[in-house]
Amino acid sequence: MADIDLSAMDRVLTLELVRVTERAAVAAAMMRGRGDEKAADQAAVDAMRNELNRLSIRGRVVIGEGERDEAPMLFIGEEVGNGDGPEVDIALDPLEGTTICAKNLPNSLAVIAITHRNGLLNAPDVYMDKLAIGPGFPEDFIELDMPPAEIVRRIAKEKDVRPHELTACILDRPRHQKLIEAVRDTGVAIRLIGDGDVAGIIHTTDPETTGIDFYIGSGGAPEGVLAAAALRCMGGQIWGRLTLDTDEKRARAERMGISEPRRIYSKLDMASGDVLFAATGVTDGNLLQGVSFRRGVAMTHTIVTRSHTGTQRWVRAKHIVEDKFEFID
Ligand code: VTB
Ligand code: MG
Ligand code: MG
Repeated sequence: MADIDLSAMDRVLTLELVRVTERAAVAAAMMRGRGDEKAADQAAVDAMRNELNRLSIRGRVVIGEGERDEAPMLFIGEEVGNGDGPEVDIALDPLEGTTICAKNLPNSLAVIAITHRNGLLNAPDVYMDKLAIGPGFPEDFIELDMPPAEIVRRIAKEKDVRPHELTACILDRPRHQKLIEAVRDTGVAIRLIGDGDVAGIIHTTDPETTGIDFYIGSGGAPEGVLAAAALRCMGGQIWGRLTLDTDEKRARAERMGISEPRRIYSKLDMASGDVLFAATGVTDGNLLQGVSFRRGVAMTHTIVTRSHTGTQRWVRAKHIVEDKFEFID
């Protein structure tokens, strides 16, 4: 009986999450292309927090906007929800890709993931080496520490394609220079992205649509946990290792409960339990369209999904702006 109640509650919560990312996305989209990352981020944070506090949960932010002293809202450890409902842990990024949004470039998202208490890796805000691929491959057939040429060889073999028919997504950063050269040497095409590796990793779940076969390189660890939560629901594999290259970072990680600094985390290590995940497009993207505004109406495009069933719902919503977004001119 308890089981039935629990799953029913989760199902309702899944759809409730859509409102949370929709609100954040609309708020951020109003600041799209204005060159002001901070204002876009702040608008998304405020909107997400407001909506989150209306959910019937006793939520705790595990992956959030930062430590309490640097992030007054949605800080790590903040309690959210209306205090009436299941105890859940939350990973969120109200605006993943603030620079993308400020420049109005593709693939900025409002994202959230929810699972049971202690179901998320308490990742410090450091870099994480990541390797990710979508569904349909044998478990652990590639490894984080394999040379890129070997990773490519195995993916090409499994897909029965030649390397030049594959595309890797990599963050465009000087720290990736060697990695980029090594991947290019295999013949694989690289899609270099300016920001937004949560989207980059989600894109591996549907290479036919996005053109991305795998993701490799180092990005934010909090984004790694969000991406792992997404792949729990959408299928695929991700491996991540925190970059704890100074005593200060190792001490910080230890305070957050991380005792093995060089551990490679799988997606289950990063996000366990019945994970609920939602993402709304802010700017237009490869899988999700961005918010569009016209004549008092805001259109949003959201994916909401749940690991227990793997159901993906693509929700296109037409918001009658005057009624709901009273802060819009
Ligand atoms: C990535 C990306 C983010 O940070 O995690 C990246 O997903 C890593 O940090 O959108 P650097 O910018 O220092 O490389 C973002 O680009 C910004 O949070
Ligand atoms: Mg953020
Ligand atoms: Mg981010």
